[in-house]
Amino acid sequence: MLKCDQVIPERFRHIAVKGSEKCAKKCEIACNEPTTPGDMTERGCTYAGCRGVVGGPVKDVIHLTHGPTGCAFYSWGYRPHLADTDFHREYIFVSDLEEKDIIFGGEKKLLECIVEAAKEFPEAKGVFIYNTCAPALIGDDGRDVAKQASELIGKPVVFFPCEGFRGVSQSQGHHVGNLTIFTELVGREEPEKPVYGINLVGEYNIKGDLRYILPLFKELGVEVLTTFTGNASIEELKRMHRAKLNVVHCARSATYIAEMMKEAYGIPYIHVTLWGLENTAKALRKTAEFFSLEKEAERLIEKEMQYVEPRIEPYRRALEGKTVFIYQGAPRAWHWVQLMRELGMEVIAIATTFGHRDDYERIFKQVKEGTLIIDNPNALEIEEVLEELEPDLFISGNKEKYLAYKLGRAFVNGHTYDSGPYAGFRGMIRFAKDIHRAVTSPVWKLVRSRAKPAGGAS
Ligand code: CFM
Repeated sequence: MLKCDQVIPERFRHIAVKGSEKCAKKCEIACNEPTTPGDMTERGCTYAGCRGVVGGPVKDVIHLTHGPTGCAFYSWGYRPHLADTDFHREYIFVSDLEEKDIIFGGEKKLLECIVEAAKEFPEAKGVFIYNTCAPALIGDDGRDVAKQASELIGKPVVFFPCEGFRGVSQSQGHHVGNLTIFTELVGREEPEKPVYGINLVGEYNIKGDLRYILPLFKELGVEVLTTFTGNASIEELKRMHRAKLNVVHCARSATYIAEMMKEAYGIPYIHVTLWGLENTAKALRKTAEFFSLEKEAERLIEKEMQYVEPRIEPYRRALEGKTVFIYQGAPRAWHWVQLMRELGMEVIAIATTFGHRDDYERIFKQVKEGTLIIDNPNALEIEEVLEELEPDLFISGNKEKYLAYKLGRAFVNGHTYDSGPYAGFRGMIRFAKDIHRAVTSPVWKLVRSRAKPAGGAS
């Protein structure tokens, strides 16, 4: 148990060490549970997972938050899910619920907002409404408003029941996002010509990752019909039921829709990792196997490896033997254990904000004995791990960045990337470069010596 948790023993079940008595054969860790009151969790809410993660990247709709301005403000622009237009990230729409609306109801205001926004931005192909806690608590019927609004503006208006309190973390919002898009949009339109390709499911084009992913599938000879939801248009979502295979990248946030499509349309799905050399090669082989394109895949992998490997080698030599603490939302933690080994580094601590059992099973399988595994860590725990285990690199997100800086620990942003894109073979060069730059920077030693001068506080 970490020292900081003595006052909050409930945390014990959420921390494990591989190979310890508690974790001898399988990963015994509590996860996907409500956060203990008083524990300073870093989790997001259901609205965050639906608005920010799954719905938000759709590029040609008005994303309208039904709730107080604050909810909308905190969904604005923090996640670089890029597209070939800026519309979805440039503007922010909110019904701006105020005290009087809480008392008298917010439905009328919501309807007016949708109509006004649609009139102001005629280029938008539809409206996505995200519900928040306040209108859900007073009983606004947003679904009915969406129906009325759709008739008025003549475009799809999709209501997401993603009020923040619904789940224990943002993970529930992913589920709501998947289910809503599946029931309201998928299958509503047919592609112009027959499709012999895939959907990339759970790929959000963070900092332009698709730039390094799409050419790989193109060269392999596999058409990508729809990306769910990075750079996706509403039309593409409607047509995605015609793909032959769903290739799932983020297993946590999007296996739901792959499952629903398997059941409704008989489309099989595979899980892949598109970060790191070995993982990307494996992903291409798995996809190629389905389409009997094995030879093409081998040719492509060989060509890319020849380009990438010598460019990564100098970084690998410099990073050999360094240690890492990975803390990500969930899947990136297990996606990257192997990737770190490719760079000669070993994971000594690993944590997720909202991982489920399957995430922790994957983590447990991959990490070495003695690795510290933490579910839903709070800031004090993170600080203690950084101070006690002294990892050479902390790879985490914006919320932890300044803590790492203050403690003088090398840091790379794994959520929004330092430079990026990081995906695919060629993204790995940038990833390695950013990690190398962070780990070998002399600044951390200086920070550490200033933060802790011999014999007392500074
Ligand atoms: Fe999937 Fe994501 Fe992630 Fe995620 Fe996220 Fe993200 Fe993440 Mo930040 S969809 S679960 S809710 S891979 S925003 S692009 S980096 S926590 S590990």
